[in-house]
Amino acid sequence: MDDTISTRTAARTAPPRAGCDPAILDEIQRRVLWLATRIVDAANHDRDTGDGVKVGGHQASSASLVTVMTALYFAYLDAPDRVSVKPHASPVYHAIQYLLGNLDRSYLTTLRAFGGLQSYPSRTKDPDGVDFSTGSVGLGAAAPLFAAAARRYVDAHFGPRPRSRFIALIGDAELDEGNIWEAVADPATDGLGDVLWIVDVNRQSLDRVVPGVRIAQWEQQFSAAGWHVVEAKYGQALQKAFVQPGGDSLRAWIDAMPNEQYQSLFGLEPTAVRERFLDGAPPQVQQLCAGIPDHELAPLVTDLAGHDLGALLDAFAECDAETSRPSVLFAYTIKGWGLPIAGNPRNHSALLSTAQIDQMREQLGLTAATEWDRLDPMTPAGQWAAARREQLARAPRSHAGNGVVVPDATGLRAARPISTQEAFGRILVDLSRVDAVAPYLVTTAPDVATSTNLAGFINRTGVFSPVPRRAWSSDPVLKWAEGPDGQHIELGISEMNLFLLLGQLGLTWDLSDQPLLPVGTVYDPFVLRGLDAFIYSVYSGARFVVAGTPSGVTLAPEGGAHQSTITASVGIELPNVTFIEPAYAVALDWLLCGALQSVAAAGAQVGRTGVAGSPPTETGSYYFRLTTRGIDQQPFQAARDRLGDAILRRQVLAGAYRLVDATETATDGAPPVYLVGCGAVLPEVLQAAAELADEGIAATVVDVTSADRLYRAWQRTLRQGVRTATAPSIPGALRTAFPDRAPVVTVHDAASHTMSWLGSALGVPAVSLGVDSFGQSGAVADLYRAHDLDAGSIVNAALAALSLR
Ligand SMILES: Cc1ncc(C[n+]2csc(CCOP(=O)(O)OP(=O)(O)O)c2C)c(N)n1
Ligand SMILES: [Mg+2]
Repeated sequence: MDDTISTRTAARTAPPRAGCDPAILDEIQRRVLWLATRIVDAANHDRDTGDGVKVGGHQASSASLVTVMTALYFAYLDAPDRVSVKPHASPVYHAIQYLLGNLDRSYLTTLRAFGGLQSYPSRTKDPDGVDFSTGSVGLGAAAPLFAAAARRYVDAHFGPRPRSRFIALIGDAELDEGNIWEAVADPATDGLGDVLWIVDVNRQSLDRVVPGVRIAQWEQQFSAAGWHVVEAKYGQALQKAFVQPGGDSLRAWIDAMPNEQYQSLFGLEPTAVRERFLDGAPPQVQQLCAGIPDHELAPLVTDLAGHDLGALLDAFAECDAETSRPSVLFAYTIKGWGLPIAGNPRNHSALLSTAQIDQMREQLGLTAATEWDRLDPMTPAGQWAAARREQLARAPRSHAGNGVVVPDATGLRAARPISTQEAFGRILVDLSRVDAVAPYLVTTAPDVATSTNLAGFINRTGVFSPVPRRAWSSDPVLKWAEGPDGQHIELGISEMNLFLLLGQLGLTWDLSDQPLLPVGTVYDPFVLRGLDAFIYSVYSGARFVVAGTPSGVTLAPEGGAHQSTITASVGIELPNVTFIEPAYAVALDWLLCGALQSVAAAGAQVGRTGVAGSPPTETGSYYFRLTTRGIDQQPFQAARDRLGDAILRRQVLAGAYRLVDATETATDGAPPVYLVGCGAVLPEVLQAAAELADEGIAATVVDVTSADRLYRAWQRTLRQGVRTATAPSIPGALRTAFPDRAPVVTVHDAASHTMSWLGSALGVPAVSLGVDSFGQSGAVADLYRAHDLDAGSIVNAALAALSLR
């Protein structure tokens, strides 16, 4: 086993939890291993799915963490602690929750079944209190680190919560994921002493035995980032052998053994183990081993601390004693521990045969009638499990969020041309003056706070730092004051970290009993850089607002890869996210306040936001796509004058309104057409409408504020029709914006397909203009011309749409 710098095995610093007998823990872990293995077995062998598709599950990967998780749940954790379990150990988690009495027995045969236990731990779908979803390796590992950062923020602003330890159980190959190192390296995660990462060092990934000298390098990387590094490498039997004469050589021999050779010991007959283990060994090792019989040698040389409950508890205690920086514990384990597939390099997806399961059941003294039983409550193990259930029971949430009251609008005035990005910054500043909102606002950005217009907010609220820092700059424009009161969390340039932090700030109502109003900003093209973390966070049920700005080819001089095109599609298509792209400042004011009202509802129970009007029904996050192009606000003011604020606001929130209603001015018989714009292109759309009016065409301009809400409304009625086998109706929001049957032209500084479905929804010809190739540097007019977003192209598109009638 190579991969070691110092083999500092944790010193015994504290006894296991009082009253906890190692023999009881061992009995419990045997039952956990059985249940986890059988849960996967039942999913594959007891259930007829009828589709011929392999069910799957991970018995070996689960077995690898059985001892670690038994030690955690039955001897270490306290009720407020939060744990992220590596995806493939979900059966172990459920087995433990079952033994603790937190999961109904009926679930044990439902792994990977519809409505049953999810393949990987899911906060939103599993029934037994999962703290962190996992599945996309690396993200679930980093989540508790950001949850701890969010807790530090909450404690600093709202008073300390009962201490939680934030623990991640991580596969060793997960450390290959770059997001792990982005998270570790960011100063925003410095000094989080309540964090413990436990790396399940089984030296195997999915395909293979992990090659090369990795752990030494990883340990150095953690150390360099200021982490406390601990190893739980060798079990007590090997440690005893190391102090025998020749023991040093034995240790050096195992330390230096390549992973491939070490892994090949598993599954061999005892005599073959000796041969393989001693292949090339120095005389001292040969000598020491000569005195050990075959049947003792194999278990001895594979005695790893990750399966030694005492060694693990010692290591946990050592990590616990370190409160000023995060700890990482490298726990050496065996993939498939205790199973016939132990250590087999191809065991990642391997399943035990029915005969092997039968044998395992029998060895544990179980029968077909008793195999799913909990620990007998009359036995010490059963009593210990019941006691642990009490110890781990969580206090109910206090509903600390009931005081968050977001107004319907800040009353932003925009007389001159203004961009949505600038309006966004001003709205946040205005909200920071509202007492029932200000304390809960927290912003974050990956080194783009000032260039996304957060400077005004930062000037008022300061930058968060757990300890006050002296400000050296006396910049008159930006006051970068850092301290525990600050409400902006600045990150290094990592969009992954942005979305992971936003995700955890957006879950503080659950994980830290304190709702927040998290607002992140990011350059829109780089939303895609953090996309997997974005998906992870919203899948986990987080509630936040993110602004992608600037966006599109409207960011003209920046060119090429800085010009986002497919982000609008991402926003529309991502579940649990509402995508919003307004053109005008007052519309943004209404939409942003509405979004924050919905986010606030997470903490105060859905619907109880304390605002007048209908309670928000959306339960996810909000993605605003904004630009730096200042546009004339007069057309919006004209729509306000025409419709009145109450009606216009309702339409803006629903997703679309008529900015210019040609039916009011056009001459009788003028052919009607809808010009549908979204975002920064509205001036060109308005100009095209005016040119068409001159040609005798009645061009009504519809400003789409949320293509997402429109699309969802359409899909809702369609699906309703499909499910009830009735003719679907056109949803209200579409009917209001498009009262007549007329061809449409859609115009968006984004991929043309974002609104191309409108023709189908309305049953009319549609021509969609958008950006379907990479951009380049230029002026806005150049770029709009290059992508057919200029007024002339829109006029031509309208004529084309009319010809298709
Ligand atoms: C982002 C991502 N890429 C790939 C996978 C597929 N995958 C699942 S497990 C795995 C190997 C994991 O190895 P390790 O983390 O060492 O876990 P263990 O050995 O404990 O099973 C891979 C590649 C995934 N789940 N997520
Ligand atoms: Mg592994």
